[in-house]
Amino acid sequence: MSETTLTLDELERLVGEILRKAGLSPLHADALTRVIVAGERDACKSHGIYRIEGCLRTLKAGKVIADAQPELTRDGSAILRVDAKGGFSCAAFELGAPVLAEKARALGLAALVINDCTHFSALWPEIEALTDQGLAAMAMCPSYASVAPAGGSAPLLGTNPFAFGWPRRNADPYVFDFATSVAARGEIELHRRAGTRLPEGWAIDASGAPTTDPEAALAGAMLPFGGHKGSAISMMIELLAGVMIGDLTSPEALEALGTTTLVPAHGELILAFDPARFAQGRAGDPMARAETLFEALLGQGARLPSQRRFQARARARSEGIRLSADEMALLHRLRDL
Ligand code: NDP
Ligand code: PYC
Repeated sequence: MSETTLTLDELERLVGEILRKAGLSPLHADALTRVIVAGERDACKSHGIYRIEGCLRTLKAGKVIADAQPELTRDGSAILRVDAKGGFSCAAFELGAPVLAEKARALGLAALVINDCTHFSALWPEIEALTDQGLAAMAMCPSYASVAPAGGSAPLLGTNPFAFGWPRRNADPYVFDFATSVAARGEIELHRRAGTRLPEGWAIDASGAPTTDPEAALAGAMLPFGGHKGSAISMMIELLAGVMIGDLTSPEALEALGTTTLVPAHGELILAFDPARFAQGRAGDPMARAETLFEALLGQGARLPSQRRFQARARARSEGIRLSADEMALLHRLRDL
């Protein structure tokens, strides 16, 4: 099937046009465009242009506020809060991130709480915004109930992404970012569209039996990664980024939305750390010590997480982004709605 190659600027213009025509304010259209194009650029298909339709459906259903003005509040503590006011999370993060970085440098650590946001994006763009400032960072959020806990048989947890980043002086940062389900829900949806079976161990059907059928998986439940270990980490995310920040847990988010066909609203927690402030000169330079670990890992033939992404990014910058005929048709259809 024929492919089209777009430059990053061309894709950005097209995605921006679609989002603005759909009614998003420039603040949100621009912030969403940045993360969606970054997803395509870094070959993260489950959070690239494929997400646009879901965002537009959510907008049309009146479940996200197209021109919400996120509001930042500080109470003098290490905890900053952005109320997204029912808008998408991306602009709320962009408002809070510089203040979070400043606070983490001043205090050694700081937290950014985002409340009342609609959340569809990958977390690594947020992590990289902080590693670019020389900070280590973690981000996490619930989703909506679609994952059965280990030992359970029905959706309770979200796909609850968890991401971590460590800054490096002369190299791309160390960043991992994954769903705490075996795979992101977007991956199941991509299998459904492609008509391909799921790998074993990803999901159970509505009766609780293992399935490799994407339709049955979407009607049933996904499984946590790593059995009881992933299940416990996912529950931690419900507690820290749902209960603790005074926002919705995944079952509550599903109940509020009433469907898994739209993008869920809940909160997000982002933590930033200044490694030098923690180390206080003990045992040497933390940046140099981290490099020793990375070299040892690479020396065994293993790869760093995000290495594939950074390679895809370099390729996209020099060669552009290749989109299939179906993907181009989708973009044109959404633009001409
Ligand atoms: P993947 O399993 O594709 O990747 C997880 C991480 O592991 C990546 O950082 C990846 O780096 C790294 N990795 C993969 N293979 C290796 C390897 N062999 N050696 C070392 N590292 C490796 O991610 P998921 O499918 O679980 O999640 C995809 C995205 O979905 C995430 O960005 C997440 O934030 C997002 N998501 C968002 C949700 C939301 O509610 N907003 C919900 C759930 C997921 P690399 O990319 O370089 O391969
Ligand atoms: O891929 O699981 C997922 C997901 C849910 C919400 C946003 N992404």
